[in-house]
Amino acid sequence: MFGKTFVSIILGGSFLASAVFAEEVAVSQKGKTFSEKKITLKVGDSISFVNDDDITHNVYSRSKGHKFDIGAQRPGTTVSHQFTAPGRVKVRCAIHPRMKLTVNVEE
Ligand SMILES: [Cu+2]
Repeated sequence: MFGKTFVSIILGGSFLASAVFAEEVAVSQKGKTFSEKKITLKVGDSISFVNDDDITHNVYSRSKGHKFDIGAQRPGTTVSHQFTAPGRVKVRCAIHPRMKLTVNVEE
């Protein structure tokens, strides 16, 4: 009984959040690859980078106007990054150069 009530509160809450706030898209890192190669977002949207590997990753971008570095990300953790300006963002992993994700941020 308690379990069902708890789940419905969570579902109701996330529905409300998605109607009010920008979107948050989950991207998994597994087998030293991103679960997506290309993603299109709107300004203000976020990606939550999930480390589904048993090794450390380090997501970053050096694209002009979009530089960020989430630092060493341990296995099983999730780190969110918001995209606040339009443009094309090349996302990489500092530890595994073959990991590539392109984010197109639209206005
Ligand atoms: Cu990596």
